[in-house]
Amino acid sequence: ALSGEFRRLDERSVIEYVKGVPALWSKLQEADGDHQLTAKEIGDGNLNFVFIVTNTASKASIIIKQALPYIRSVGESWPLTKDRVYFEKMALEEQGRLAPHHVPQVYHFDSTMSLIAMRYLEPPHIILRKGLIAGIQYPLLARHMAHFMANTLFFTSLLFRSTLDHKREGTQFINNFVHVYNSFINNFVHVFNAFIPFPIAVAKFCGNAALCRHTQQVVFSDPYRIYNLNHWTSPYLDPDAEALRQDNLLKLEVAHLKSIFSERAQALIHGDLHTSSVMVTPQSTQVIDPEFAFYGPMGFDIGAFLGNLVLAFFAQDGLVDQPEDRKAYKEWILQTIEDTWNLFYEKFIALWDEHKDGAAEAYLPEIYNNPEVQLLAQRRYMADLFHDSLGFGAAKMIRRIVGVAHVEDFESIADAAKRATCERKALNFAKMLLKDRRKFEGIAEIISSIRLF
Ligand code: ADP
Ligand code: SR1
Ligand code: MG
Ligand code: MG
Repeated sequence: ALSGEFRRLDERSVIEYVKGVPALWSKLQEADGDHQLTAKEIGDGNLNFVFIVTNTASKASIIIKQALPYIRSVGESWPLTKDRVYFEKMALEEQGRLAPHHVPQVYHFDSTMSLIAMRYLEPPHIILRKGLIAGIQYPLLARHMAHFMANTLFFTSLLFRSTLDHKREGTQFINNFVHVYNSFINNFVHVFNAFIPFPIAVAKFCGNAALCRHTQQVVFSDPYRIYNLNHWTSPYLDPDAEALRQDNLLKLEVAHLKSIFSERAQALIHGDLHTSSVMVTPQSTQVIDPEFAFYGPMGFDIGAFLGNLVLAFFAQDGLVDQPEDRKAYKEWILQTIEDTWNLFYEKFIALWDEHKDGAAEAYLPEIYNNPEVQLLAQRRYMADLFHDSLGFGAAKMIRRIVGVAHVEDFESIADAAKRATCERKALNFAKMLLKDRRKFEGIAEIISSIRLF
């Protein structure tokens, strides 16, 4: 690699960079190609710069993602540590291990340059949010996202791990590790002592504090106070934004969610699982951009994903001239919300059942020792998770309507009055959900409620 100090890459220097890193260069070479590389900056997210580097001969491409020490969409006036890319790399690797079909492979990490290289998710992969705006159905989306969330959340929680594995990092001394060697010459069993690595645990992600603090501010604080970077579809939503700042009950619920977000290390969460962090084709679902990853509440991921689907639902009427045009599509979104939660529930419980007699220390088998108590424990856990997800989902919806960062679903509605009508419905639903979430017992009730707004 080209060593030295951090420098910002552009479409020219990123090519030189790639040529200097054998692991990347080899990904792009072909045996007798002319190795002509091109690069294009394609970042359309809020935070970072993303380059696609392509060998024009072989057409092979890779992605280079670089973090600068500030927020791209705001500029240098809002600094943010570029170390975030280190946590993105670790999360991609851990989530890739737990859900390999749904996470792009990491090829290279450079801490000095604050960059990662990863698999290029080739066309027809597009950002899910853009697919939702275009009215495209993804029949496998719910199943894939349920699988991703169940695996990444369950296996990094105390429902699977011992407390020590969950909290610390390092190596663990294992004796009497049995190794079965199989060759043409001989079969034998070898017993030996070994050091094996602990899984990536809470301690390792504590360093992502600046990104957690950022979320605390933009999701749980800014929408409820006067802040110069907040904006909304004015003047239409002026009274709605003011009403948020006067709603005492809402503020109490938000404070509770902020406390769970900040204090509960339940599992390794993605931390920014909205519909622009998912790339899709009808067959493939890939989760990208986990730079906000840390050990936090599972419901924050589930809520982010479901809440952004609800935003997409409420945007549909504004995206077409005749709302009838998206009637079937809106039904598909609602079905996807319902299926995602139900399939997640099913998969999560199946993992719990399968591993209940393992190393997990949350529900010890000698205490939760009969089917009745096991069932009660699972039901309680899932009910809490459901209500957390609803609360976080609602908070994530609100911040996208009155906070600093909005969503293309609404922003692409050119007519401001029409946009405000869609946003108000989403806002009113989210406010109700945040305050009344504990009254809902199942996802079907949520779907019925969305239809009323
Ligand atoms: P940010 O952190 O700034 O939001 P993202 O990781 O979301 O950055 O990437 C920004 C954009 O770059 C994505 O919306 C997508 O269009 C593109 N992109 C990112 N990673 C990949 C990838 N592995 N393959 C193809 N495109 C990608
Ligand atoms: C200025 S806030 C930018 C937002 O974009 C990221 O995707 C996160 O959601 C962050 O809050
Ligand atoms: Mg992004
Ligand atoms: Mg990001």
